Amino acid sequence: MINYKTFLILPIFKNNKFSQNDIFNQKNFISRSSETRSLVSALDASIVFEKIINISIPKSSLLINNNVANEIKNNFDLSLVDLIIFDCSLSPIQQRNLERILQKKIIDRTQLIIEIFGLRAKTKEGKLQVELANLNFEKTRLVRSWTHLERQRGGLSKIGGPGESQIELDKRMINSKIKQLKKLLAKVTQTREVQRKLRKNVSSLIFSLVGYTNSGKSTIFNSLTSSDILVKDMVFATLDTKMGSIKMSDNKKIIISDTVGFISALPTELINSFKSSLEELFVADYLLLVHDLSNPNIENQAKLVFDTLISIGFTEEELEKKIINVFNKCDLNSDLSNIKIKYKKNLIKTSALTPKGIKDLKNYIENLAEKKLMKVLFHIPINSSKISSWLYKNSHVYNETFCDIDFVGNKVKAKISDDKLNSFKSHFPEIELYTI
Ligand SMILES: Nc1nc2c(ncn2[C@@H]2O[C@H](COP(=O)(O)OP(=O)(O)OP(=O)(O)O)[C@@H](O)[C@H]2O)c(=O)[nH]1
Ligand SMILES: [Mg+2]
Repeated sequence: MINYKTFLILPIFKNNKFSQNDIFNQKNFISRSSETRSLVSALDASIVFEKIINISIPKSSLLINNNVANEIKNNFDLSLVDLIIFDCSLSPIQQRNLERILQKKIIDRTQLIIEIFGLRAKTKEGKLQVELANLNFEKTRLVRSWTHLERQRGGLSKIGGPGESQIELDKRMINSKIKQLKKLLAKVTQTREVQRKLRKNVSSLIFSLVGYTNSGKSTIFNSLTSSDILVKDMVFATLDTKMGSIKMSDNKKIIISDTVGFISALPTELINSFKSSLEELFVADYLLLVHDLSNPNIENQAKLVFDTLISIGFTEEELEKKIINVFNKCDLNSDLSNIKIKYKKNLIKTSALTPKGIKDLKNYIENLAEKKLMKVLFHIPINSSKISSWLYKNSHVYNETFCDIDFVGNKVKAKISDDKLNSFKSHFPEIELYTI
């Protein structure tokens, strides 16, 4: 793989009015800059130069002042780098003008993240989603981004973007490609929809791991399900949703899913394109929201995750009911007392690296599952094999006896979720049942 040499520019917006997002102001500088460095290394690129630029009023044509741009040009040997990364959003005009002055390819934070996603996507759906995000991004800019199309044409050497007629041609090409991709994606999504329905038809509860990137979701997933998906001290190690199951002490199965991590200023193009994999979260009975307790920026990260969940369609009430806060990496820091986050009362502290941490988490999950399932006694008349088989399929039957004294038929005891019980009642309204 090519190891790009980069120049990382970290703008700090002095005035909150112009700050593109809270993470770009002075207060969050330390955690934001270390996060951006890990984004660059996730692209397999090295940082040759780094510069902080304070911005009081961003210039609409260039973002930074001319003298700052000239200072960059004169004080750094730009021949040593392949590209310059601006860790903020750049408008197409700003990007083009900066490229003209500095005579280097420039990408912004959105393009950086799309590039990483492009490298990480493994499944067909993941690849289609990244491609779609990329094309949507290019379309809104009407300037070639650094990705796919341009690289096909000769890559980093080309700067400043193409001419207007080329843009028109590209626009048409992009639109037809987007249409094609959406069709393909719809097919994949349909298959996923069927699989999801099948999953909902089994008696298992579904727990979905969500959270900021690098918080430890996949480590938890692997330990709970004895899987070996990629775990790395790197942002966006996971891109594709994975499902697995945990066997509980009474042999009951629980389904668990792991998905892409969130990050500050995640481009909307990406959130929209990844909606179909994130939709997995809507079928979850619980959302295990994994936090990195050792990260000083934990409150902002948590807020970002809540906001993203709301932006993809969850309501506050749903989140309040479903979120379980998993404070991970407590081997590095175990003090929760000063941390202010939403729905903090549902919480567990853990360290996914220790067997005890995982065992405690598993017990916690088992207890939740236990609480979520009601014990119900069903009176099933003889010759009602259809009803029995429905129960075996949709609930956890733990006792069945034949009875002919007070009632002729089978007495079936089962653990069943609210949803399933309601569905049973509407399918078989004549059947007597008692919660026990
Ligand atoms: N010290 C410590 N490190 C942990 C713990 N859990 C996970 N890690 C480390 O944190 C890093 C990230 O772990 P992952 O499981 O890949 O995190 P993730 O949330 O899946 O990350 P993405 O897929 O990138 O969103 C890895 O280096 C893990 O070894 C923990 O409890 N304690
Ligand atoms: Mg992961």
